Amino acid sequence: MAPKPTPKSLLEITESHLNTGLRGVPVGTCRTSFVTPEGGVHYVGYPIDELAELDPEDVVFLLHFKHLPSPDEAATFRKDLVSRSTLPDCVAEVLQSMPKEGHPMDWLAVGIQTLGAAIRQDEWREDALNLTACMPEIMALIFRIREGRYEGMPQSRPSLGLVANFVHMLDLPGADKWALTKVLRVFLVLHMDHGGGNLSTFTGKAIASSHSDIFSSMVGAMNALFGPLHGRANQSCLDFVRRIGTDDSDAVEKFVRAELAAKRPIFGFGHAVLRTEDPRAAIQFDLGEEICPNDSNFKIIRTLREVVPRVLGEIEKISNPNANVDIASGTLLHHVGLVNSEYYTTFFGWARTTGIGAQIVDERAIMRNGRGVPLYRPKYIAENQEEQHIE
Ligand code: NMX
Ligand code: MLT
Repeated sequence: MAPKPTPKSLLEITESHLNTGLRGVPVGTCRTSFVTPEGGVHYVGYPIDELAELDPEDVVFLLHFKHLPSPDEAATFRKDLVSRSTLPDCVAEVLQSMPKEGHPMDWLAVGIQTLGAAIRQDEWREDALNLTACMPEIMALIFRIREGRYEGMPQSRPSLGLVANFVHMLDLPGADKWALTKVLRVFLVLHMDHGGGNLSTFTGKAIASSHSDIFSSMVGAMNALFGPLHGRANQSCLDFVRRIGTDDSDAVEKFVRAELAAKRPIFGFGHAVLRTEDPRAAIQFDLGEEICPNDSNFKIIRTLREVVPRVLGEIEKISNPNANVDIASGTLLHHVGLVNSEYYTTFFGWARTTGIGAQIVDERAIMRNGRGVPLYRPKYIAENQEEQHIE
């Protein structure tokens, strides 16, 4: 028998890797996307800026089936999503009993868990696609019930497409539906996936490794996304922009330095992997220049984009002083009528349900010749624990 080839060494693990949040430690492979420090995220090899204007449905297809759909595949896939989009009544009933003081991300987690309780098939791909198809209505319900506008919510029309159906059910008073749809379509595509190791995706895959199910795993993932260092940075960033209140460079710089002195993060800047400005930030800045160049929040983030990298660049420990995906998304959502920043992370969550869902399907049903990645169980080393016994 030929000797087994020696596996390629990827990283020498030293004590310096402990308690670093697994930063840079290779733990697996990812079939949906990868992130390079200089080039940002690529979905199945395509740089994100080439995908930003595509229909979200086609990008969902790409992440699941690993190629862009032909026109026939695209049409069949849209029909398939429509056939999966009937939301059981219990989701609206449970959401109606939720405390309104709770954060919309609490509601998103409960909505997804309730959907799972009602329709879970324990078939990874089926459950993932059913969740994707039901997300627009869950999102619309969260808004309308919390805002006291549940009565009169228009009937779901899934044939409109994921985003247009949400905009139709939301029926936001006074909103420019064309602009709202445009911003949300780009938002959704940009936020669908970001490699295998981002916290929410990793959390979802870890839960799924116990042979839990898509819905329960996704709820864990959404709760990971809820933190302000991860998905909730988009809410915190717009709140921060409103506190700044001026686009004057000197005043902005003073504000940023005061935040740093108070040991508060500068939201919308920095990243665990990226080492240049996030291409998703650049895409959203370009969109802002097109649709809202004179918006007061947009003028502030334009100034932040100039000032902050210089200020953070003075701090040696910061690996990346540049803008990340969360710098501009809140400003754009606000401009198109979604003025309550508390909801912004639910859009991040909506988008990520696709990437996380596709990655879970890959890990559970495709990898290791379909046997799936084993139960997650990394090693921790004892700290301050001499063996002892009860006298
Ligand atoms: N503002 C203030 N301090 C920062 C920032 C920032 N934007 N970025 C990094 N640091 C600090 C960080 O807290 C750490 O401090 P300490 O050693 O005292 O713990 C130090 O600089 C080194 O951190 P890095 O190695 O540069 O970054 P890390 O990988 O640990 O963290 C983030 C990445 C994204 C958590 C961090 O850059 C951050 O807190 N940014 C602001 C929050 C934000 O915008 N998050 C969104 C990220 C994208 N997403 O959507 O998930
Ligand atoms: C992102 O979209 O930037 C993330 O989910 C954070 C990460 O990749 O660590």
